[in-house]
Order: sequence, then C-alpha cells, then structure tokens
Amino acid sequence: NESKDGRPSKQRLLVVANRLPVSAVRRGEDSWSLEISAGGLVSALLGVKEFEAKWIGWAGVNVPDEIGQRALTKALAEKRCIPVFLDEEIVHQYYNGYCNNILWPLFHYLGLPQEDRLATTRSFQSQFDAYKKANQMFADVVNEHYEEGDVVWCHDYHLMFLPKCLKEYNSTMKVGWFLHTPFPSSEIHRTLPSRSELLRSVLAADLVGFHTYDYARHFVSACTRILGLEGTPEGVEDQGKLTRVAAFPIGIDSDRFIRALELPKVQDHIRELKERFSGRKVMLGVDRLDMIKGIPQKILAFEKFLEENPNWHDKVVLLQIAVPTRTDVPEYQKLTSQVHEIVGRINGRFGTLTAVPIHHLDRSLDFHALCALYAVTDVALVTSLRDGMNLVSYEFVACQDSKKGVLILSEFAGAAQSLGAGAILVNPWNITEVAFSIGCALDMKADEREKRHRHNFIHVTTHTAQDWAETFVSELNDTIVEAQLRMRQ
Ligand code: ADQ
Repeated sequence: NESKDGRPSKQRLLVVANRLPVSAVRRGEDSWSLEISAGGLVSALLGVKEFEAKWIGWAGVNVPDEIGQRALTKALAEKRCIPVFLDEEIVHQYYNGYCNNILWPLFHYLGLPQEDRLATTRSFQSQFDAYKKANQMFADVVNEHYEEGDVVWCHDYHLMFLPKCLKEYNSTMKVGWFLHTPFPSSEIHRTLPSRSELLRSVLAADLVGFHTYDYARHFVSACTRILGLEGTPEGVEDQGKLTRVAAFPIGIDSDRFIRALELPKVQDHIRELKERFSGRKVMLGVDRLDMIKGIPQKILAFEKFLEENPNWHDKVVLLQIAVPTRTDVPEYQKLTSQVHEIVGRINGRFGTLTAVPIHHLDRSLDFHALCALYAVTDVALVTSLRDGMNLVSYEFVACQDSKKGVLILSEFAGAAQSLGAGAILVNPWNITEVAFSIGCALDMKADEREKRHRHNFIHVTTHTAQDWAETFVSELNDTIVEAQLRMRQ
C-alpha cells in the first residue's frame, strides 16, 4: 500500500460488525444526518494507531430506494464507514430471528426457543437461510472494498458464517473473528441444528478470539467433539490447517472515564446526587434490559436483604438503570413488566411517604450522568446470569478511585476472571447469598475496600480496550495464512 506521495501508508483494518457505530436519520430524499455512537469498540479501535480502520456494517435503517442508499453511502464514507443494506424481511429473519432469538439465548445457556416443535423447525430453517444470506451480503461488501494487504476483523455471533464466505472469495485474505458473548459448553452448542456448519465456517478464519480462556476451551471442545477435529495448544487443526484460537479479554478506555470525572458538568451531577441521597448508601445497577443480566434476581436479592435487615431501611437506596433493548420481542416486554411489578411491590412494602428503596429507570443515561452515578455509588451490583465480559463492572471501577466502593459481581460474567480478586463474587441464582453479600459490602471496612479497589483499578487501567484491539490485530497480522504458505512451498 502506498499513499499519493509514494510513502508507504498505514495498513488498512476492515472492521466488520452487524451494526456500524453510527445512528443515521433521514432528513430528506438524499440527505442524512449521522451521529457516531461512542461505544467501547469505537474507542478501542481509535487507539490502534498503526492501522487505518474502516467499518463495514448495517446502518440500522431500512433504505429501499437507490437515491437514499447512494446518499447514505456518501455521508458514511466521511466517517470511514461502509454500509451493508439489509431489507426488512432479512432483518426480521436474520437479526431478530436467528441472531437474537436463537444464537443469543443459546450462547447464554438459555436454550433454544420452546415453541411448537414443527413450527420451530420450519422457522429455524428459514431463519438460518436468512442468516447465511445476510452474511453473504456482508462478504460481498467486504470483497468489493478489500485491497491486498488489508486485515479483516469480523465481530460477534451475527457473523459466524462470514469467515467462510470471505475465504471463498479470496483464500489469501487475512481474517480474524472475535466473539463478544460467551461460547457455551459443547453440550449446549450440540443442540443447535446448524452446529457443524457454523463451527466449520468460523474455522475458516485465521485467528478466533474469545474474552476468556474458558470460552476458547469450549469452542475447541465443540470442534473436537462435534466435528471430530484435533485440538492443539494453539487452536484447532483440520487436515494440516491450523486455526489459532485464543483468549483476548476486552477492556475499556479507562482514561476517558477518569478524565470525565474532572469536568465541571460531571462535578455538578456528583454534587446533586450526593445531596439527593445524603444519609443513605447508594447501590447501583446499570444494564441493558435483557434476561441475561439477571435484573429480577438482583432486585429480589435486595428485597431479601431489606427483609432481613430492618436497621438498613431508610439508609440504603438501589438505583437500577435499565436501558430497554429489543422492545418488539415479546419475551423482553414480559421481562419489563416483571421487573416493574417486583419494583412496585418492594417499594410498596418498604417505602415511606418520603423515600422509596428502589429507583428504577427504563432508559439510557448520557455518558456524563453515568460517570457521576458510578462515582457516587457505594456498592455496584452486577448479577448477570451469563455475560461475555460485562463492561459496566470495569466502568464502575474506573470511576471509584476516590470513593473505593465495593463491586458485587456474578461469577458467570467474564469479568469475574479479571476482577474476581477485588470483587465479592456471587452466584446470582442464589438470592440468599447475594443478600448476604450486600450486607458484607455495605459494612466493609475502609482498608479492605481500599485493598480490593486497588487490585481492580490497576487491572482496569492497565488492560484497556486499546490494548485488547492492538493485541488481537497484531496477532492476526502475525498469523501466516495457509494459502500463502502453500504458495511459498
Ligand atoms: P452488553 O451486553 O451490551 O455487551 P456490557 O459489556 O455491560 O454489556 O456493555 C454495556 C455498555 O452499555 C456499557 O458501556 C454501559 O455503560 C452501557 N450501558 C448499559 N446500560 C446503560 C444505560 N442504562 N445507560 C447508558 N449506558 C448504558 C456485549 C456483551 C458483554 C461484553 C460486551 C463487549 O454482552 O458481555 O462485555 O459486549 O464485548
């Protein structure tokens, strides 16, 4: 790759994810307004200095007409983004169906949908067909923009079929795939009707990454037990071709959170919150409203704690911020009403005329408000039933350097493997244990809090999102693509 002035330009990194990191709103026939969403992945890739990153993905909107598509493509190009256009039917079958209704619950140990068997089988097949078709559409766009020497990094369970499609186009393309959710035990993966096809497709990648060593081990076991392939310390081998499999734990852009705490706007928020909850300890939960996050279990544990500790009534408040997602899916609607009902019951039971024990918000908070909340919290409660990593626990730790609050963390979150020594680890299904841990966290002495916080703070600030992205991409770059090896021989 050479730039116009003849000097070698940076190597290009094509990041392929289901969603582009932008929200697009149509303002007219050929005009769009775009807003970059500053998620963890965006800041991680901004930190990868030696590559020039371009994003490929769905913009999250249906654009049926050519004029609209052309205008959106042009507007996105300025943000280094390239769109994949998916129509409504594909989105329904591929995204809502196969990704969110089948793979997401299965990978979090919630099993396959329990509808009428025949209906499930029928819809399963059409959803899988749509999944493959959508992945092929992503591959077409990648292939169209690929230049020799580029590195292609595919993300998440939405794109498990992509590595195979890409290698069919070009066997010398360097392809990595990273999973943001857990990879379940091979006995769970075994129940998936398309289990072998998906594994084989992922194995077409040169490097396959997971958040934890356990997920990587489950993946290798699935390949050995279901496909009969050989697992090696480096990965999985199939007829002399090695796919490297390894753990790459993600992190956050910790500096962004630490710097934000100094901003006058955040300081004002902090002051307001301290006044509002003065005389009470603050407990915090921040989650997408999803069954995997264990929100009902968390609230029931808090109820048990109040039941058993009348001395804490009026002295503690739980703030649960739950941003709604997938609101058109009936199970998610059911979860929302279930949470509302439990919160209402507990507030009715333990509230007074002037205060309630739980403040539950069904919405997203902006970054500055979130930082302020993390900073004033005494105890953060993460009770995921399963979670690939859980970045909320990292964000909380990053904002706690002056307060040194306590993190209660589910042992089923990937983060338990990195923050386990500083947090109180719990089994979120055991409500009695979580209630007991709430008491321990609220009563914990300052020196013990300091010791635990220090351990976690060092981890969070030295294992950042930038390190994660850099490590993955440089390992991918170092893998020798099998096809190139053959050509050299
Ligand atoms: P998520 O399931 O979305 O991510 P998580 O890692 O906790 O879970 O990240 C959530 C992000 O959304 C955090 O940055 C948090 O600040 C933000 N957020 C959540 N609720 C919010 C609210 N109410 N208001 C504002 N912001 C809110 C998936 C996997 C995880 C994995 C990540 C990254 O499920 O296990 O850690 O990808 O790989």
